[in-house]
Amino acid sequence: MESEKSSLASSTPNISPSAQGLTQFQGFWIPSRIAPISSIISFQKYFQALDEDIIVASKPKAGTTWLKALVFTIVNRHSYTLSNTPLNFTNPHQLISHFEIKFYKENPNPDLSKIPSPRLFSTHLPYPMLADSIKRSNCRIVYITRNPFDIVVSLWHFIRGVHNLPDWPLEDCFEMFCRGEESYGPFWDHALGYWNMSVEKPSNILFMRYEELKEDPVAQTKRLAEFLGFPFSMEEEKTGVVNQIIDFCSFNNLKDLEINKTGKMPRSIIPSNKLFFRSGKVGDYVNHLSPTVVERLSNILKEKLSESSLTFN
Ligand code: PAP
Repeated sequence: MESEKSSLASSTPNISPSAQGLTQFQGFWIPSRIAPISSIISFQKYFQALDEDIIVASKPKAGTTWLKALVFTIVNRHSYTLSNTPLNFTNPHQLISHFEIKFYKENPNPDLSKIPSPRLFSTHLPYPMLADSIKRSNCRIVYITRNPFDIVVSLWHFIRGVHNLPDWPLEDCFEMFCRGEESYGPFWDHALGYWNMSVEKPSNILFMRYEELKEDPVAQTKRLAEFLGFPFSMEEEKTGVVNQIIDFCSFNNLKDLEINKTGKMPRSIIPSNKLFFRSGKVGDYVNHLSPTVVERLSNILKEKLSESSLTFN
């Protein structure tokens, strides 16, 4: 098996950040064809946060789609049953849209005041790039992260699918990730910004991990609901509501919905919603990355996070 895994020779040529459509802005690499710098500037200038707002934040491929499904279902569980929730016919990304990829891309100063409370938003932007009004408000941010090895592999599959690059070597993707030159990278600075704020303001920022959500979905879903201000009642716990929500938002259920098998989001460069659902496993990277390569990225992370209590296994 080892020989089938990438040895990731460092001599492999890389696609430059600009050829990938990445622009360095405020210390991070932004996929500016998808999230134009002008929309980020508008968001930073005009967005007015409300204390009731809920923001799903993540780096791509960390579990965003899953977290959006959970947040939407938890918050709206008294309005929709699982059989009539819009998630049955809408991809989670359309129900909780990104500031920089949707709202401020379509309109530099959109009127968001008519959205019913609590307004649900999302972003891939790092914490320092959020609008000041968010930082000053009492709104809630849920951040999800994931072990970077699974993120690299997931990202590689995704980019090959989106840009129709079946021959793009994993080596390129890995090297660019190690340099911090991937979408919304560097990974370590992205995670660190939210980690530090979650320690400083735990009632405003919840730091979640994909692996913990997989390992103990009941405890993590309850933790999420409580943080969001929509805790489960004793009655709900007794009648199995938590497990029903977990099952509904599971990889196997969401991926088999027609909208996620054959649907496509309007005006999106993502050719099919099915690209958001690949294997949904923890540790799939072992099938793609050799131990030597894993160790190399581990060492980079150890160094980058050496002054922090944040760790990744
Ligand atoms: P995005 O940032 O482009 O929205 P994101 O949703 O963060 O992507 O990550 C996609 C990953 O989450 C995929 O991982 P994989 O490539 O390792 O398989 C995808 O399969 C996984 N995923 C999507 N939905 C779920 C879910 N309901 N449960 C668990 N994993 C999921």
